[in-house]
Amino acid sequence: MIDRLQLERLRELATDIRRRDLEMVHRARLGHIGGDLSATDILATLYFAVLKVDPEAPDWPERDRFILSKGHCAGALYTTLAEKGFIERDELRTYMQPHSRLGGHPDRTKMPGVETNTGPLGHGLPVAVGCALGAKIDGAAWRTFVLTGDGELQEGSNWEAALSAAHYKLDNLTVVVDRNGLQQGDFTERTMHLDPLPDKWTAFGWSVREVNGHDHAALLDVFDQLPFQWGKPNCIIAHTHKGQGVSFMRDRPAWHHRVPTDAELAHALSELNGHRVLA
Ligand SMILES: Cc1ncc(C[n+]2csc(CCOP(=O)(O)OP(=O)(O)O)c2C)c(N)n1
Ligand SMILES: [Mg+2]
Repeated sequence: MIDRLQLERLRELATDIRRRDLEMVHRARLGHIGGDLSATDILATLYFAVLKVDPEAPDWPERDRFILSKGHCAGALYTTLAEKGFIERDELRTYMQPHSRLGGHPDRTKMPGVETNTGPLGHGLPVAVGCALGAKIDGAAWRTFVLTGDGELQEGSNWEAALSAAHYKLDNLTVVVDRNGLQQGDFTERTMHLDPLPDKWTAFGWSVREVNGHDHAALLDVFDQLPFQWGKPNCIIAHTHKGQGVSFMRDRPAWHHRVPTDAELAHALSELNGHRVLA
């Protein structure tokens, strides 16, 4: 049964993450806010209800591994990791500054909690397959999760990795596809057809579920069902909206990497949260 208090907490966390991310991107004058906002509810649910990770011991060997394959959305990951306690919230102010640990893409050599460097699309899933296979060989209980973009699936490396995950029966591996229907400059279906996307993953030997990627209860429920089928890797197609939470950013291609003006930031923050002051 889903706990109402947990759901309320997730909603508050996701709102806080969105607000801090918007402020961070506005301050730096750089970032990918549209894709950050589509991934926020997935990240909040993973980090606060699913992943076994310990901010006090980021290298704990038994931790679950999470890889943000859509590395351009580092802003959403940094704000989530800060909320979780991997870094001080104040450090978010250094995003994109010279010598900051918080660069445009996640760097595992700098940032605690980052498992692998990403940014060039199409590499997170291949690395995740290696992690999951390693855990199987070791007989370890930890799981591997990877979040990909949908436009990112145009990279052929994903499909090679998908083949091998099924071949090695990696039921300890879960890919979440952030299915927001948009890529850098246009809609995915106008650029390169992905649909029927669930059928493609199924044909590659994966067990597939679809979910509303902004519904925390639905996300909790689907993560709770893992593994979906013994001996098969798991694919969750999360239907999302780029720019979710801010009306004038939602589903608009321009907000892939536009930066809000002062007035737009104020508007966005007021929309996101009338009821709560950040700590
Ligand atoms: C190999 C590679 N090609 C191009 C880019 C530039 N790029 C950054 S984000 C992006 C679009 C990604 O779209 P999608 O995967 O759907 O991400 P989201 O919509 O979640 O932002 C592109 C083409 C890149 N980072 N890597
Ligand atoms: Mg997309």
